[in-house]
Amino acid sequence: MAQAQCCTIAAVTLDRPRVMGILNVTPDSFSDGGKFFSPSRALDRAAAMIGEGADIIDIGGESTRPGAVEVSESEELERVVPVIEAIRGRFDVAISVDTSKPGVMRAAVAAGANLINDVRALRAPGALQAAAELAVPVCLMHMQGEPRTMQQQPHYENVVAEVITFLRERVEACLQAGIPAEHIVLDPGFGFGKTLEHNLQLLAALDVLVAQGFPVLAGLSRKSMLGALLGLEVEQRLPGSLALATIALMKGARIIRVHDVRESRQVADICGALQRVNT
Ligand code: 8Y7
Repeated sequence: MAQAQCCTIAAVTLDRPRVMGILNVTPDSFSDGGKFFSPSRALDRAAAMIGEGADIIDIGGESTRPGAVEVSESEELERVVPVIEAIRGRFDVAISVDTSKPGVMRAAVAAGANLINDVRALRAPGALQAAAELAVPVCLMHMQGEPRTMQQQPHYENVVAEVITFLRERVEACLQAGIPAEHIVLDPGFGFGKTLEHNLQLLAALDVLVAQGFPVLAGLSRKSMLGALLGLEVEQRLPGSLALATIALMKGARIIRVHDVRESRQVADICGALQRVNT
């Protein structure tokens, strides 16, 4: 696969590690308990994350945690659009919309979103075409199965090879649909239809994904692999999350998707400084 141009998301260049702060606007988000559901509270949370050094704010109105049920398009639109408008009205931070629905992609970009973060990698009907028309960067994530059932029995012969093959196929589909290579970001989808062993294998081989030539995003923050590894509840997973983020960045990831922006910013800046002396 050809080396892609370095992607930029609004004014955010991916020449150094970037921090994507998670803003869930769902009533059931597992690690913030839906605390940020009202647009004004969501705006406060976004402002806090920007103050802590977030480069990108990722806004999601569909819970994709294991076991979550699907939400309707109108519900998702009601959740995310007012929040994107409010943030865009106040800040010039890059905004990412976490959605798989073409209608939500269109409304979100019209409201000011700069990146489509799709855990289904644009597989929903009409999603490829919507993303191509909107002409914003897209993050293609690997997931085995669907959120409701994906953790029941994840199975792979070779998780690293299968994730890379899937992402390469989605890259091809994007290119065919007219999405330029420099608009593509790849993500192995930690925790999405994966056991602890699968997640560890993907993290250990993250450099192989990076070598495909596209910027890589890693979402490891507070995930259940830390619960499985360390036996810790969600509130106790910050040190482990920072360790996983450090490993991902040292293996070449460009964006870390996190709940704890202040602490993750330090990790990103340290890894960025080290990369500068190495190159
Ligand atoms: C990821 C994600 C979630 C991830 C990307 C959680 C929406 C579950 N995880 N998007 N979304 N990558 N690109 O624990 O790993 O935050 S939701």
